[in-house]
Amino acid sequence: MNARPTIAVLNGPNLALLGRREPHLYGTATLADIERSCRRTADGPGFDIDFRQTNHEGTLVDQIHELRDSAVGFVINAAAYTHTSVALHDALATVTAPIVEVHLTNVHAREAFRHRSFVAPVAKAVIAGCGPEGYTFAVRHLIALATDTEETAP
Ligand code: CA2
Repeated sequence: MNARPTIAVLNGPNLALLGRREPHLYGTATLADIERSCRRTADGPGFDIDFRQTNHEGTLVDQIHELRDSAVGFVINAAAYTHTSVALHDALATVTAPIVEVHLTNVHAREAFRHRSFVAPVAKAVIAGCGPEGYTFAVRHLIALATDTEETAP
């Protein structure tokens, strides 16, 4: 039996604290809740989710290398590394599958240092400010791109 196509969902530093700290900013859903929603969204259409979180920049780069030839799409919330990491940008630039950058909060309405993204120039789409739903929007979009069943052109 063929393996189901996989969408990688990568999460950067401190996102493991979701739902446990700063709920006024990041809400009450935990990262495990978000993982479950992504799996629920992907399961019906026949996709697998490879869901990961790391606090380490090099590990994030390693995960991209590991998944770049197998994943049919990437959802990435690189958290603070979004705004700082040339290494992350360079790793994502080697990926041919579509990438959707996700942020729980509207980074453009926050501090100026959050307005710059090293991910956005290599992303197909950017979703910010939709909370946890942003992840499921991203998964849905990647499934649409992979199955070509919807009008996905910008
Ligand atoms: O809005 C987002 O999703 C961010 O990627 C979250 C990052 C922040 O650095 C980005 O500018 C925007 C921070 C993630 C930290 O997550 C926490 C969750 C709960 C409590 C404390 C931190």
